[in-house]
Amino acid sequence: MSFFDPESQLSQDVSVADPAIATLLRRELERQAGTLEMIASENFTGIAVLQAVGSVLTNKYAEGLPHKRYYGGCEVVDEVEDLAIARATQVFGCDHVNVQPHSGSTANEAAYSVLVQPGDRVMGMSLAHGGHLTHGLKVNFSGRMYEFHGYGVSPETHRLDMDDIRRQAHEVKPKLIVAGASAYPRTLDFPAFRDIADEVGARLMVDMAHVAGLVAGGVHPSPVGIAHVVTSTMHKTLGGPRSGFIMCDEEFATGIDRAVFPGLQGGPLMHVIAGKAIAFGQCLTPEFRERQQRTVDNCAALAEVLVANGIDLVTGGTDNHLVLVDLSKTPLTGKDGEERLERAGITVNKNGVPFDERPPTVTSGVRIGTAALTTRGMGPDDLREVAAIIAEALTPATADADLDALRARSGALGARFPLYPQLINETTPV
Ligand code: DSN
Repeated sequence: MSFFDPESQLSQDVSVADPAIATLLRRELERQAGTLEMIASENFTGIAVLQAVGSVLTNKYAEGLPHKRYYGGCEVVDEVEDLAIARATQVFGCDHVNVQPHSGSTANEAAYSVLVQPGDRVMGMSLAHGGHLTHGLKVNFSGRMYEFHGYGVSPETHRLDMDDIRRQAHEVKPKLIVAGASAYPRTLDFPAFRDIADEVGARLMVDMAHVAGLVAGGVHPSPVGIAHVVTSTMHKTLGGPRSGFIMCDEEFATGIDRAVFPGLQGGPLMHVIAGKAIAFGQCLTPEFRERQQRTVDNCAALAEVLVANGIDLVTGGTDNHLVLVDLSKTPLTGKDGEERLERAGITVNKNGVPFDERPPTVTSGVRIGTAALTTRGMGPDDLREVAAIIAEALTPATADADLDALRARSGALGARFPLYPQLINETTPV
């Protein structure tokens, strides 16, 4: 018998083959559709990307680069990767792109291995001030392998002060400066970072993961052509499948390709690369650009109403897709804020604020982003309503029963913007 006979387990729908997982898939779909997703690093990818990521390309080994593989049968996936490369090059105008990194962390690891040697000095934004764990956190591979010196925001403005960073760079004399952030609500000045790098003889790497969609949509300045190497994830504002990619000047192209494979990874995830090709293709449309502009407009509307309701924001507002709420002058912690908002039907993450005195498991802040709700179709008026709900939820006097009422309000708003209706209405869960 063939193991693909209709009755065999390999032919069964997931609801029959594995009801436990099927139920969890369905529950997660309903959770995403039934709450307001505002984690600043999350988004909803399109149906076509979901289909690619769930496709037969998952079966294929393709170690190597297109047309130079270590396996046979790669003629189809070669075309898939060629399309991903061509479209990424068109979107960002880069010299060279490697679309194989499984994640943003792997992309950063590969980039460091080309730009610096173990033990070299590197400057990166400290996690406590809005950076990322792969930008030198002591317990991360980056902090263990390289001598990272963290730069932070000004104690007065909570913004990056390029003069301070310049002074620190002259003192530290790093081989590499890393620009990029996970919880910084303001525009990053890439040309100023490059000037500083040039002054001290360092290279510049930009990790643009958070703002990649804004860059592709023309609503945040691009680091491409300014930084020597640019790394990114696909799945934040860019809205593609969970994964990473690296762009670089021609001089680093071979080094980056070799660092990814065989340096760090074996076989690329060709199903995910197909998803990347689709997502890059979608970046080229007017619809995508409009969505990125609206993500930023929505965040400005959110910030305005939060501030008007007495909520403190780090730097007082935002230029991009996220705000960082500072609860340190209230009796609430970041953890309280995350829990209250969850009860009100809004998913966010607790996040340290600059100079936070609380540990990372508690924090004094909440990071809130607008990319996912924008993808659902919301506009500035909807985000004003969301901001009013958030402000009430983060008012210490608001009681649990009031949070339940807020959940009904956020649920009613979400119901006007159905998420994946074609999946919700199917009996199969994904
Ligand atoms: N963990 C991601 C974020 O939430 O920003 C960054 O990789």
